[in-house]
Amino acid sequence: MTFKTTFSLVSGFALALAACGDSEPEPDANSMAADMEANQTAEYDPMERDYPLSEEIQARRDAFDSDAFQAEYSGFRDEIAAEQIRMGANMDPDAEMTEDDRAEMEAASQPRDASTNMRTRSNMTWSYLDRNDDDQLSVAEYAIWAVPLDPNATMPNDQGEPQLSADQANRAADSFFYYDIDGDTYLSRREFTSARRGENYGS
Ligand SMILES: [Ca+2]
Ligand SMILES: [Ca+2]
Repeated sequence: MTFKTTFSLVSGFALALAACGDSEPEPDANSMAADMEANQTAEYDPMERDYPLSEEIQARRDAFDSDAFQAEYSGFRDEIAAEQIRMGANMDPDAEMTEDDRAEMEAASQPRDASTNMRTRSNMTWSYLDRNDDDQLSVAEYAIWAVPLDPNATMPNDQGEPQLSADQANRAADSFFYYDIDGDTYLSRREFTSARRGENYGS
């Protein structure tokens, strides 16, 4: 905010100077800066591309239990809707804060998405997503990040509970297995970092 305001002032001053002289018009530095800022804050959206899966990965993908995934996911959504700050479940109150705890405190204090009241993707920390604290992400844990969804929105199902659409569930699973490089059906921190960056392994 401060940077942007300062930049606009400086840039406006430069443009005013340029208008007084004979120099050529400068490129629109303001919009370039805005683009750069947007690129730094916007997090990759895993739902916006297709994931080519090798035969081996596709086999793991096909073996995965989609119903169990959806049930687990719904449970996590309920938890998230009910809590504000997520701390390590095994955290000793007298213990030093870990890096993860600090990152989580910081992320929890950030503004939420205005339309869904969910955390924005970039504020979903590892400890926030790793619901069972086993230091790896299941498909359902990963889907919390992959599929932003308003926990209060009611979709037309029997319980009136929020539910993934078939397309959301499929795409979340495709991308999960795409980034599960070692094939253990969990995402490690390293694998999730690749997902988060939207790394492309080619087709
Ligand atoms: Ca986990
Ligand atoms: Ca893995």
